[in-house]
Amino acid sequence: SQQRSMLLESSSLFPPPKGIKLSYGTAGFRADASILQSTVFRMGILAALRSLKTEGAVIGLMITASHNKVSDNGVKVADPNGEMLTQHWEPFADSLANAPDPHSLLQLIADFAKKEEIPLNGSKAAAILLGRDTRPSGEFLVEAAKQGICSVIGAAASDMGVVTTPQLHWMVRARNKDLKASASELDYFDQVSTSFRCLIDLIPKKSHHGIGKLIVDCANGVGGEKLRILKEKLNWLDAEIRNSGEQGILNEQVGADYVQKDKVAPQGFGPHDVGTRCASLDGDADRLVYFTIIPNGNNQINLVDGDKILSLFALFIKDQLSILTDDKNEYQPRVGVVQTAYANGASTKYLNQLGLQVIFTPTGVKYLHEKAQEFDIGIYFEANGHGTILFSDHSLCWLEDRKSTEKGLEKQNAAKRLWAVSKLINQAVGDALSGLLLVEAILQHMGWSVDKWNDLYHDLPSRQLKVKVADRTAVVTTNAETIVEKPPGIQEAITALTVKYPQGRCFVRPSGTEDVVRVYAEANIQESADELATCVAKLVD
Ligand code: NG1
Ligand code: ZN
Repeated sequence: SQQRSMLLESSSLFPPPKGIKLSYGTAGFRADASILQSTVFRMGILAALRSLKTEGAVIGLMITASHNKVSDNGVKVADPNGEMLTQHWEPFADSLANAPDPHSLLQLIADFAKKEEIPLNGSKAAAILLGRDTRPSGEFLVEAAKQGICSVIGAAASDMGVVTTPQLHWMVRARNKDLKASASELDYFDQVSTSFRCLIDLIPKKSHHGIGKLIVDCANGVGGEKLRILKEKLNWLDAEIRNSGEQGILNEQVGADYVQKDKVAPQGFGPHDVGTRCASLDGDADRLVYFTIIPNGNNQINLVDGDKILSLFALFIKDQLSILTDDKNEYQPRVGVVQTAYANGASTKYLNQLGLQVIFTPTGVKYLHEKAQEFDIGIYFEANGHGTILFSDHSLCWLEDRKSTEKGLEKQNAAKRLWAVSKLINQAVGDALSGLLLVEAILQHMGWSVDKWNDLYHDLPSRQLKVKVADRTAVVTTNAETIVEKPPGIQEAITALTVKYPQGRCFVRPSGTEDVVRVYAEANIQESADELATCVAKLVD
């Protein structure tokens, strides 16, 4: 058939790299950009099939390697609601990427299309939105994706150019869920800036005093140029943009991953910034952390991580809800908080004290996102700064109703604030830019300095190590990765070491993105956390 010959012909132009096994992993495919052309081409095909399978819904294809080095790249797929590709298709993504030749590729596609009942006769249309970060390799990889998409009859690609990962997910969601067929980056900027201004306008007069300027490290990535656009739309935002990529190298000693893992100030920051509120985005602007520089501290910082952003959001939402629902007989939205084992123990304790339900999932946003969807308002964050707030359709209807019918001004404003939060925060995926604006709005609302925020609770000292092992899959965990099941004996040894330290907690897990086993330990003092991590690292080595 025509479809067959098109696929055979185009895939012969994109031979896969020899001797390399690729895996979809926690965040799509990632590798050195030079070997990714065939993978991206094939993910173009997969995205087209996914659109056909979902009745022609718009599917996203993002080309990025996030916080990894500039010579790497990667590709991931966004489903109709803007969230990560359904896990149920990941094995197909793996086999597509690893098919050795055009004929086996074609066979895989034919078998899968049959099993999933995907019409491959050109009778249906498919639509894919493409985006890429600022990596130079993104240009030729986008071309490969287009060729993949175009080799499926009926499929069409729209190239959104250089965008942040969350912007692409947002546009996909807006086009499908909000039925804005032409949703673009401009709509994103409009919605985000309008809802931010709404939150600022709703600040009670008495707490209206300045909280000083913010400096943002943009990881030399795409976030810089986008934040500049937002800043122009928001004359209220007193932000200085640094590391926006004109000079430095993407993610090199800059960005949220570097700042959070190494707990040091990024390049371009120094003693002159002591006393100023600072934030860091990662290379594709889906992670956000804050920090301040310690005086005479050799570039050391006070880190305000994802757990603390989560705590600030949870506190604000809880406050607004308690204004709105003082009558206990009324409907009360169920609020839930989702963390991973990497969340600092002090944050979990704080959230519990707020009376919130805290749930743990394995590492990887797809797991947290899925869990958060079970609540009326679900808030999730990884310690590294990736997270968001999800509002159920039901809670949105309720808010919409309350903000227009509520008689009391206080309650009406609380409903309006929560409504604005739902519009500002990216419902598809963690978003550093919209997250940053929400943090800024809340700090302003509370009249809080970054230090006041950081004092919500004090992090327990912790240490993260990675151990290179021959086979990381030998380590099998359970219970949201907190318990080792295999190899036998390891968990008993970890427990025996951990109980020696006051407030000790420790776990190991195989990384989903690197060929290592990660060790995490925390305790009441830094020396103990370090010692515990080191001892446990020896156990898995
Ligand atoms: P792995 O390599 O599986 O630990 C890392 C991060 C995750 C997540 C993914 C995807 C840590 C400890 N792990 O996963 O939280 O962000 O990358 O980028 O930060
Ligand atoms: Zn990222």
